Amino acid sequence: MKIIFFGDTHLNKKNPARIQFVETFVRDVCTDADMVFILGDLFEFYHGYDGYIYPWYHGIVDAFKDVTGQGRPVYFLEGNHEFDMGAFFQLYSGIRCVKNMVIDVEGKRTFIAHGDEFTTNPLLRFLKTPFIYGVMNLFGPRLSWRIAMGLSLFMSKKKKGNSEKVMLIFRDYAEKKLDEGFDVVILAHSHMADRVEGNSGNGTTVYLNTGDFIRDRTYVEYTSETGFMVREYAP
Ligand SMILES: [Mn+2]
Repeated sequence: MKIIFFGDTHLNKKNPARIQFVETFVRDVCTDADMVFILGDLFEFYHGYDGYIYPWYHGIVDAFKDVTGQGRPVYFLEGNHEFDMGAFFQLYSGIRCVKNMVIDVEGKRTFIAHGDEFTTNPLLRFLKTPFIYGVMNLFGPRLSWRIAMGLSLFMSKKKKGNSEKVMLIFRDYAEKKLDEGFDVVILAHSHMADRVEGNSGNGTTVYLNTGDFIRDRTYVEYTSETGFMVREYAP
């Protein structure tokens, strides 16, 4: 069994090479996976519209469509840059969009989420409401895109390098989740790959962060033989 987890690629209209890189990864690494989890912030901005996929995202969405077309489940854990992927996106791509997920991975109770729940600021919380989604629907895809790009200037200003402090905040949050009875916790959002093993009454626990796929090419892979590991994509 092979499961792939990755995220935080922040694909943007302005950077086709980046979109191409992720598309290559999907075709290269995800097409023989039993399951694929996109851990959020795949897109710099996305709000789903009926009958519409942003043209610059067609290549990457079609790559996933080929994976789901083979009967391989792909799940999308919405990040703080995704504002309701919508029914059409799911129907078109075959990807299932969820807030967070609990799955059983060969006996390991696994919690998966983007990981912004405990850090998200009040403004972002306000942006992720049905009211704002209604406004986005009213504006249509192109105007919403332009507004979002204007907003993302300050939404993403915290894109600095690695921070020990942030890494520890994520580890703390993961530990709380593990204490709730999970064996494995997988998060993203920090842009720092991480792997911490621990122990619970039931045996070994592990927390992983998929890290920054663009900067560091990191992702998480599960196989029956190796368990959960952080990998580096080397095309
Ligand atoms: Mn994020």
